[in-house]
Amino acid sequence: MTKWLTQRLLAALVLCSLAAPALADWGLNLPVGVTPLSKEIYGLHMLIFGVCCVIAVGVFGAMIYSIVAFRKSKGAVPAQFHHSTRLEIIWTVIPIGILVAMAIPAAKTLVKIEDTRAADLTIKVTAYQWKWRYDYPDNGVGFFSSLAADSVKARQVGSGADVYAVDHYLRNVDHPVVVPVGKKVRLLITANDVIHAWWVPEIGMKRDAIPGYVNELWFRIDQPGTYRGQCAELCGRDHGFMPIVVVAKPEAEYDAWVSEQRTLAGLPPQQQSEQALAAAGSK
Ligand SMILES: [Cu+2]
Repeated sequence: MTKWLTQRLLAALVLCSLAAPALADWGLNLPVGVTPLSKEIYGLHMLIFGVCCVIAVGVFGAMIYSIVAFRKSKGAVPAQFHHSTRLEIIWTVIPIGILVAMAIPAAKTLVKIEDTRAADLTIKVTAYQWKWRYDYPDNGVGFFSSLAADSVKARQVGSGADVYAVDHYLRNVDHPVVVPVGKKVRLLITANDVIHAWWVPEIGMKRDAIPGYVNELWFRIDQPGTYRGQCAELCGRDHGFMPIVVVAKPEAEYDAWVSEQRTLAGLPPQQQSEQALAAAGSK
């Protein structure tokens, strides 16, 4: 009987360990993300979470121990005192100390998030019901980014489409916003009609897009790839149908993309900036 139970337990353990990668896909936690800031935000979140766990174990441990060890049935007699200055000082000073200790790294990260100075590239983002517009003022490139055609078709009532067969159903667009890898990209975010919000979890950033108001955010993506997000402010009927797709490309590929977009828009090839010419000349 014991041998049978041991075998069962061992089998269960093996099966549980096999399921570990699946558990990782649950996505209960924040994504670590692909920018230095998103990684910092994740680290901060885990640090504060750790502090909360330690406090929870301490407080609930003391509570449970007191309830069990000093229960009435064991003959415990409650102490009769009403005021303890020393105790009040302790339970005020310790939490303040903990809060200040947590505020220091949080404030440091917050300052970095807000520091949009010295950006390599600025993109103006305008939200519409229900699509996004991206303008690159330095390159003369601008385009709308709407829900991909196959998703639009599949979402119609009575389309009979198998939505699981659609490529990134409701999470794909016709024109993704393209950015260079390793560069500080600043977004200037506004809206044309109602309040929307630009949010890409893996970039670790979310900002409201408000008509008549310009919000800023910045990111630097270090690995090429495609990162998806969505409008994060309830903005009307089709709020769920204005996804965001950011494609990060190595600089040469990004430059080629800009040239292609300029050609498509009927613009002449972009003049090299004086800085770029000087850099080329000094080589
Ligand atoms: Cu929206």
